[in-house]
Amino acid sequence: MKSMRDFVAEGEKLGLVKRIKAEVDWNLELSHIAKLNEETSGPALLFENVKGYSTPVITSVCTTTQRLALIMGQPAESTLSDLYAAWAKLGETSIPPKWVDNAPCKENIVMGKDVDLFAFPVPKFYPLDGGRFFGTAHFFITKDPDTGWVNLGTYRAQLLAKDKLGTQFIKGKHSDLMLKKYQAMKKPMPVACIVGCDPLLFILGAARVSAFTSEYDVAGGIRGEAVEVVRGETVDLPIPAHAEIVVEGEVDAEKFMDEGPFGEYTGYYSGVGTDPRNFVDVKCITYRNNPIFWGTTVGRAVTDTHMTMALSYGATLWQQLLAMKIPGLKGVYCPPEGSGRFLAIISVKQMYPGHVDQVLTAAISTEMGAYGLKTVIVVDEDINPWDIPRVMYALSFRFQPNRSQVIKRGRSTPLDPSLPIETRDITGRLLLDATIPYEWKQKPVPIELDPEMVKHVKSRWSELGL
Ligand SMILES: Cc1cc2nc3c(=O)[nH]c(=O)nc-3n(C[C@H](O)[C@H](O)[C@H](O)COP(=O)(O)O)c2cc1C
Ligand SMILES: [Mn+2]
Repeated sequence: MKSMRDFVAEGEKLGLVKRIKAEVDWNLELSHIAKLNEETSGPALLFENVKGYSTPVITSVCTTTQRLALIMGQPAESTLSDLYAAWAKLGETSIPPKWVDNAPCKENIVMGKDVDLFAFPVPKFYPLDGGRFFGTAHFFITKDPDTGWVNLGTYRAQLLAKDKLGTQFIKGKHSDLMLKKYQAMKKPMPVACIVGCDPLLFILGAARVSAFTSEYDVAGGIRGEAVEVVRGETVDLPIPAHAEIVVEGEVDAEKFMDEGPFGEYTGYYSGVGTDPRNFVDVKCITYRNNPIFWGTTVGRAVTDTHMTMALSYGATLWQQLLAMKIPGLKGVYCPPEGSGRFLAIISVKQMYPGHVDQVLTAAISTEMGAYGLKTVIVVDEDINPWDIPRVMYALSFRFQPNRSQVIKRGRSTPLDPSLPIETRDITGRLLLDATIPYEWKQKPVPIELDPEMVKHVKSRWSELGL
């Protein structure tokens, strides 16, 4: 799979993508159809007839585990945890992108005064949103001016004018770190914003891959082949050759426009009104013939964004925990209901006293966990972390508050609605040990059925009328 077109073709064959031929308005109607469809785990939707536009819009690409498996090239029946394991294994092989000559993303090139972002069917998602959002299922490409490290990061992009895109690079995100370096050099930061591509690249744009690692290299590893790239027209950045729409421009750290608010994946608005934020001054747009515009819904869980993050955050947490080479790790689950980022459940085969404490603190020290992970639950190896009724059992009968900890300080996301809007930099964390302590000499004696009696009773099952 190299492009969004490949996803549509393969998804259609499997009945995972549906075309909507009726006319649909970009203004709220399209997003509402997508959101309601996602609440019943419906198919990905390709809106072919968006009012006033000839360009189609695709939504709900990542909403189900089956479609995530298709994107990752994994078996259809994979669970999220299977996908984490596949990601952790394949993502360890780093395959850098490959420069190519044949780049469909250059079929149309628009420069300077001719640039018009309104030429695309950009949706407005919710009534209180500050406007239309060009970038939701997309990513920004930027380059570290010191090391040449190329980053892919998904940060929303509001349509502010025909050649202006709003940005929201939250403090400490990789593009924010890079922007500060360009600012010190008194230069604007060149960026490319990609809408419509191999869906794996978007998922990686939203993944918490460690600093100095290019998401391109991880994508290559997971795919088993290098991502094909081509140089930008006006920016010296590697662009996915098969991208549908590429917006090139620059961000000046000292210039601001009003941006937001936006209804977020937390189910709440990110702020109360607009905020001054940096923006992209767009210099050039390139796109394929008959491009496909891609958007993702946000709002209350569980929808497209939540599944995307449950995969990308959960998989990177698992990969980063494994990289710490802690023995006994069995599995992890980051529930989509928590958008894959606020709550993590980890199962471990305990091998020494203090093992569980090590896993609990390790989780919040990974790149993924250090940012906003609020609750970590560790369970014993006999409990699958995705088996929520069994996790509830462990929380009821093995969890002991005296063996758990509250950590008062850690990096928060400014989107966490459990904190007051004006003080969202720092969060507390809760580390819950829901295991039977390794060092106990006398462990609780589990109740087992008598195997002989089970056999006997089963042989009488129909006689008993059961
Ligand atoms: C749909 C969607 C929208 C997102 N919007 C933003 C955003 O506006 N700002 C932001 O900092 N992170 C946003 N994120 C989260 C980042 O993509 C995520 O933290 C990622 O790790 C950033 O890449 P980086 O680690 O290379 O900085 C969004 C994620 C998704 C799935
Ligand atoms: Mn990154």
